[in-house]
Amino acid sequence: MKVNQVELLISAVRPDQYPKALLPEFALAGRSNVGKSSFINRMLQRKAMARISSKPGKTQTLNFYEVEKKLIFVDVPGYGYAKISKSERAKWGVMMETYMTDRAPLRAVIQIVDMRHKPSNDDVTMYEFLKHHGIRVIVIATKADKIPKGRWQKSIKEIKETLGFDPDDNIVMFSSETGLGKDQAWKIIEKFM
Ligand SMILES: Nc1nc2c(ncn2[C@@H]2O[C@H](COP(=O)(O)OP(=O)(O)O)[C@@H](O)[C@H]2O)c(=O)[nH]1
Ligand SMILES: [Mg+2]
Repeated sequence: MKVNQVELLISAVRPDQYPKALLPEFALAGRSNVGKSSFINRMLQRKAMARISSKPGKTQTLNFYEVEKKLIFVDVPGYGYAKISKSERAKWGVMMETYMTDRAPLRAVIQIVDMRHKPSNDDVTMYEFLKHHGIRVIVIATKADKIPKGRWQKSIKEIKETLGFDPDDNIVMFSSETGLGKDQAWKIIEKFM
């Protein structure tokens, strides 16, 4: 998709704040600092549309970015950030679960994992949660630029094995740094719109 127009519709925490104009939505998921906002920026070819925080755990809202008046990317706060309080973590859980399980326009969750490492327990829990709720998942294995090309296939295999990957889902090797995987990711997203 050629992207000319992007607009941050709203930063929401509750369903009554979600956008009323219904377009196909694609929500991000992944641990804090894995590269969710960078993924959005690369897909939109914008430097800083979605905020890339130097401080992990900062985005505590669901940010709805409308693209070409055709679809919406929803940037979300990441998981696995140690330095948040128990009550904040609980609030995060309710906000995410409410959105993910009860949002009709949600077409797929784009789960971002780090290609350099085996998926964490939190990554596995998130994937299983999404599958349990029958939510379509697009796995993006990002930061490919940070490991040698010779390790790419091995890394993808390890990610699939660790997640218990459903062969009906899609997985894309990606780099927000180089743009690797961008066209493939767009193709999948457009198919699900
Ligand atoms: N080399 C490289 N760095 C990345 C990539 N994606 C994200 N980063 C860096 O990882 C850090 C966290 O990225 P961010 O998008 O804010 O993560 P978020 O918390 O998941 O939204 C930033 O310093 C990014 O520049 C990538 O594909 N390659
Ligand atoms: Mg972010």
